Amino acid sequence: MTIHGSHWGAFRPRVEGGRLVEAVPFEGDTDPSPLLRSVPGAVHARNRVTQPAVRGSWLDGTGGRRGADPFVEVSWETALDLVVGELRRVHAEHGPEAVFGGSYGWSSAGRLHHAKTQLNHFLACAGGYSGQVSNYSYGAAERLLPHVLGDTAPVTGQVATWDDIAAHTDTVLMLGGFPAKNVQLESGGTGDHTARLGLARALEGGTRVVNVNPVRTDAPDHPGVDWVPVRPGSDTALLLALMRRLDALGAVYEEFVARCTVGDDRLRAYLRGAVDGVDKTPAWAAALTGVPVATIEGLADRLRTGRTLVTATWALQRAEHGEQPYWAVVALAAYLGQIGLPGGGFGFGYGCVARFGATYRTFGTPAFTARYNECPVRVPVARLTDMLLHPGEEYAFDGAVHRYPDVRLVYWAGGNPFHHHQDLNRLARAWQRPETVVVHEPWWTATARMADIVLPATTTLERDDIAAASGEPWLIAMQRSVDAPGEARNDRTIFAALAERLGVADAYTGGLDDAGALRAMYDRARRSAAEHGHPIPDFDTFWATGHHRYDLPAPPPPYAAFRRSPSGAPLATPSGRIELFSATIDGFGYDECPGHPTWLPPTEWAGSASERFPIHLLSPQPGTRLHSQLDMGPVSTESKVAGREPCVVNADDAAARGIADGDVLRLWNERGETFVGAVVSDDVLPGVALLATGAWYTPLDPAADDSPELHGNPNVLTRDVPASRLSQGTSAQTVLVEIARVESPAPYSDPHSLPAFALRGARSAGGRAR
Ligand SMILES: Nc1nc2c(c(=O)[nH]1)N[C@H]1C(S)=C(S)[C@@H](COP(=O)(O)OP(=O)(O)OC[C@H]3O[C@@H](n4cnc5c(=O)[nH]c(N)nc54)[C@H](O)[C@@H]3O)O[C@H]1N2
Ligand SMILES: Nc1nc2c(c(=O)[nH]1)N[C@H]1C(S)=C(S)[C@@H](COP(=O)(O)OP(=O)(O)OC[C@H]3O[C@@H](n4cnc5c(=O)[nH]c(N)nc54)[C@H](O)[C@@H]3O)O[C@H]1N2
Ligand SMILES: [Mo]
Repeated sequence: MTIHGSHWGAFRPRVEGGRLVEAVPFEGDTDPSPLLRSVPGAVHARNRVTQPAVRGSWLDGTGGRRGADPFVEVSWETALDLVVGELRRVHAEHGPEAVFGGSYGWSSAGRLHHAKTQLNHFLACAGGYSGQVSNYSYGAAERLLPHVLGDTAPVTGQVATWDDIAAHTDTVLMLGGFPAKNVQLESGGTGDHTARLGLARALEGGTRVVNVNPVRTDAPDHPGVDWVPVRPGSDTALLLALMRRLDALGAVYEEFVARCTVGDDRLRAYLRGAVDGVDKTPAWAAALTGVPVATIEGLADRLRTGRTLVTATWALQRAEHGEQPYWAVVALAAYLGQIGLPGGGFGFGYGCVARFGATYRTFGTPAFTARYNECPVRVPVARLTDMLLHPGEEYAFDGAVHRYPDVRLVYWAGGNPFHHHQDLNRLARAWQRPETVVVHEPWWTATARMADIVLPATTTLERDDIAAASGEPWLIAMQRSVDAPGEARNDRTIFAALAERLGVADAYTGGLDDAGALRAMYDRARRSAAEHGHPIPDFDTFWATGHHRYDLPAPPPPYAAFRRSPSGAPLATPSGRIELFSATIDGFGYDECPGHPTWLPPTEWAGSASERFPIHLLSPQPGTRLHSQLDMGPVSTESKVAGREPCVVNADDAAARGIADGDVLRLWNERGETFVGAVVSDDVLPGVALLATGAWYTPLDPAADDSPELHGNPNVLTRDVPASRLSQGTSAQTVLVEIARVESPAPYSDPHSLPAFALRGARSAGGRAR
């Protein structure tokens, strides 16, 4: 019986007549994801890319406009020659920096055919490229935490386990709650979804949860869960007031603070108002957060009683000044003094992806490693548009100054910037600047439509691979189950053909075909596993069984050794301790990220809401798909309202605007506008609306700048400014909009259609004058 893995879990492919008809949940999964129902429809979607295609006016050299011109289908020979010609030309005329191959994106769960990694490997073999650093998920935390704690472990999964929480924790203060929709997903997949049930077990055992969230429903529906509605972007004020309250009560665990942290004198002076004349009392925070004084005081009492874990979802730091709530969480946990105790302290990422709260390992994950990129340029992912608009200009990043490269050729495989980036109207303009854009895609996504050369890639069901998330206990074989449609090829096959033409075939393939490379990748993981005393079967046995689960010991509580002996097991910070004040960060002189946790009002939030733009728009992760992936599957399409992405609007806000369930709404601000379907609800705070990410960017007029978007993509509204210069992280959650009902018929266009073609099915195209 064949088996397959995916970001949304393991399954048994049921194939009839050469078609995948069902993705049957893997029998080892105790809580399989409903998203599996969308897999057959995606694999056999009518918008698969089936033949190489080139934008007509790029091919004939007349210019035209990306996203607006018809495509010409060409043969593989022609397409590969065109890509090689452009790579050679740009390298020769402008050097490796001019080739942008960052290619951020989740790609597939398969660790060998991971498109982004294979592209990075190919471009490194072919002479280098401008790459990317950091991520959209927890970019602010990734830069902040090493200064405060010495590394990123608490945001990458080395957090208290559900078992320890169930056994020890009285209260989990969850900033951002626990959205069960999110833990369906894991980058690299899983064999068993344990997070939702892990929290459910803790609740049954008496652990209590406080869901601090603008949204009620992103936490289990259980009597042990209290909802504390909070204005988006205001958590730092709440956390500072909780610390100030502990301070006023004499309830700060001073022994831990003195022994394990540095800089509290600076923080304490700020809390007490000695720095800015503002005492950070509960009354001060109540005015900012909307949380009543009595609730804040009650919370402080609750947190200091019994064992407390403070958590925050990644969404909180995907915001302007997103570093601050995370730093404040660490500081609050230090004041409570339970860092290093089982089920106490803090942890980030619960309710974000599947693996957090499970046991973890730091070895033995099959993964393909790209060759080192000799070109030193690495641009923070969220600065994509700035890079395209400002070649050669300087920008600050984590204490250093860098320069944007002058990009002439953009190469993307395994990511969807017209899904993931902020202020898409701005990106769409910047995207016209490079000379050439090459994209590999299985589907005609918004990004594929915005390319010059589109190469058809297989989906995972059409090739052999292995799914494995770093740290997570499962390895799952991904066994080829159906034929590729049309002329689609594996990304690795495409790059091998390009490498051959460029004379770097051996460097790229290592002399291995796909089957050999898969075996080599597995064998490396097997050696690592054996070295760590966790032997895994040989490749053939693994492939025949189809899965392997590491039997992992329970990890010690995070920071346990450090707590016992801060000098014996110091952190990798300059002081070796938790830095409540960081002289390093302070020394960077960024006013938007000072030396200790600080309340800094965001540019767009409830506190700056105007009559023009009164609603704070959050764009959470979609429960019905993974980002833009699976949007054409039934789970997502059945969730659409009036054919568009549903937007949750508070009942009072809806009443004030005459909005009813099922209405078509227009959402807009000075950056863009989009059309959505209304869902009226009491489960979100007044003044807040929710529009999940991932609806396919569908401009009404692709030939025009700032065209209205028809399918409900929130990124035409989001701001493309960094969280701070420290992290250069995205600030996608810091957005104000206005909402209105639209009289029908509202404009509509199918987001999952094929692009316009000037020529289909051609085996070769004519000459190219350019
Ligand atoms: N407003 C707003 N924006 C956000 C966020 C938010 O919260 N709010 N979240 C951000 C976050 S955290 C993230 S991680 C990003 C996610 O952004 P992305 O990771 O870019 O989103 P995906 O839709 O997963 O894009 C993956 C693409 O890879 C393609 N693909 C899959 N398998 C293969 C393959 O084998 N070969 C090739 N060539 N292609 C393949 C898919 O078809 C898809 O187009 O979005 C970010 N954007
Ligand atoms: N089904 C599904 N799951 C996914 C993904 C997907 O596309 N689909 N994407 C995956 C990826 S790439 C990532 S990075 C993770 C992201 O995980 P997150 O970024 O944590 O996910 P979100 O759903 O954006 O938000 C989590 C919660 O934070 C709350 N929140 C937002 N802003 C604030 C705030 O200012 N204050 C407070 N207190 N709460 C706030 C939201 O209401 C929500 O309940 O999700 C992963 N899981
Ligand atoms: Mo993410």
